[in-house]
Amino acid sequence: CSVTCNEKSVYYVTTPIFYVNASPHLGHLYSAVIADCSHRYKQLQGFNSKFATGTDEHGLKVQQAAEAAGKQPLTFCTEVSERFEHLFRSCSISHTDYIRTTELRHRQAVEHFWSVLWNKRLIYKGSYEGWYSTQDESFLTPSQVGDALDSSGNEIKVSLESGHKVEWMKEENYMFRLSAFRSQLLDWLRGNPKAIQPERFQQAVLQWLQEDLPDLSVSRQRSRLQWGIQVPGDANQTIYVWLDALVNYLSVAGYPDHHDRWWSVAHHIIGKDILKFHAIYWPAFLLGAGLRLPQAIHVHSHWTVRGKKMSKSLGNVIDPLEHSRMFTTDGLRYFLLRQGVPESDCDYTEEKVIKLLNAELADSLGGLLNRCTAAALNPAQVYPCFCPQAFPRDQGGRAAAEDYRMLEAVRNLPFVVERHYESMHFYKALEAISACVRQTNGFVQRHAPWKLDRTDGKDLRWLDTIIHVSLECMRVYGTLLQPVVPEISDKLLTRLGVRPDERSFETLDFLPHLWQRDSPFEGRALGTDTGVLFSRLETLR
Ligand code: ME8
Repeated sequence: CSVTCNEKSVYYVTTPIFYVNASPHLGHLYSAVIADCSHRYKQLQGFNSKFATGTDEHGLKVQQAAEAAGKQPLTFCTEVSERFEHLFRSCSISHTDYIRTTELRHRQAVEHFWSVLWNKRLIYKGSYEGWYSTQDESFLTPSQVGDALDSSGNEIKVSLESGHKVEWMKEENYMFRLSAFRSQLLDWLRGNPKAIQPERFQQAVLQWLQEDLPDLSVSRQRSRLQWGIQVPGDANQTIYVWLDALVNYLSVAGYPDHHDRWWSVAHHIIGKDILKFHAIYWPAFLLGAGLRLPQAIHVHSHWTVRGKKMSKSLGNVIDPLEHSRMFTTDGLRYFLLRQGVPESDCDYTEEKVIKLLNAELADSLGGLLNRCTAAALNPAQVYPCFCPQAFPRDQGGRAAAEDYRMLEAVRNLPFVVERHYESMHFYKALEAISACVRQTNGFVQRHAPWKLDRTDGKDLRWLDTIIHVSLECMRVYGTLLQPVVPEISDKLLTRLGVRPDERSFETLDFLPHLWQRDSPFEGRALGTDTGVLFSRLETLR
């Protein structure tokens, strides 16, 4: 899924741009961590990767939030946008672009995009009558609306999908000929079975497309909505916030002038709540404007807290900054990617975080590093030699059948991990790494190198071989873990004496020959920082 351009393959990944009506929460960070991991992974593969995130600042919802805060909209937006940026910087999100929809470059891109659709007669002046949810900034058909009671017991209408209140709206505005794109959208999805991943979300979109696809209102009367981009040539209308927001992906790519290079390799990461906008409206707009469709839309599910949706009214919103301080940035990143399953919702509890991080990062990975770098076993603190006579069972060596199974698993690990990183199934990649770490711990445990006699030549060669094998395994784990836990991996690889230019995924190409010929690392001095890889977290009382 890449094109070669200026010798290097290029990749472009985006997160949704987040509404500034409220502070960032764990779900926002989750989308950013997924995108960050995929960006870092592509870079380690040698790609020239672009990674965009940012904030969605227009619309009624933001206008009302600014009013409630008693602030000028732009001042309000800047404050909240900076909070998102600060969160991302604090959590090692390595975006290359940060876009705000209030920027001039974005407004110009939206105006151009609108004009293209207008000139192709895909936008016409009409009138809209129907349900609208301000919270979701979404138009709904009668079948998507149900009855509910508000907090004061009044009967209200709500969106069946989000539960948010809807209101009846009747307005003159501009309409986009969405209905004209139904068969093209179906062709696109049928011809590209991996356009939307995981598969169940592609199926959901195909299902929606079986139903009626009415034209879409793409503007609001200025009297209702001032905070937005004006419709070119009509001072009484403001562009619908979703059309405005979706174009951000093009603005970052350089639209309208030089967007092809990045746009042809675009991958969107989104939550399941905004699938309709990305998988129906956005492709239809793009087809209308004569632009390519994104390479893939990767959808993830939601985090709940003790089985409940995070919401301000329940007071259970997880502040990601606070939790990254409690569990460390890498700890939180690891948890989100190890436990988060794209196909289904996952529950977040502090107990689970502590248990997982203590078991896998502190005890298993950290314990293994301590064991194989311990001064008692490796007084010279160098990568010892692998002794080909000491290992093979068939030549009188001491290896056991399980050792061969472990070597096989570690040799295959880069392929397994790359496959899962590629499909954004990070939990499967981490599960595979974690299983190998356990096997390597088992290997060390089985052969108990601390019981060997350093004064005996044969014992010493075998001891060095055990340490060599364990260090090579750790090098593999450290290299593969870099996209997920950049700081921990850096600590680990630095401790092993692996230089920054020796950390790309290419360095693992050596693996098929591992333990069959000399490793380039033999004799390499280990790093001198013997600090703890990941400190155990205290369990909650
Ligand atoms: O929808 N679990 O912005 P938004 C996991 N501005 N992820 C979650 C989540 C949860 N509980 N809650 C939210 C918007 N997210 C628009 C997007 S894009 C052109 C415009 C994540 O601030 C998830 O990625 O409501 C979801 O899609 C996004 O935050 C919604 O963020």
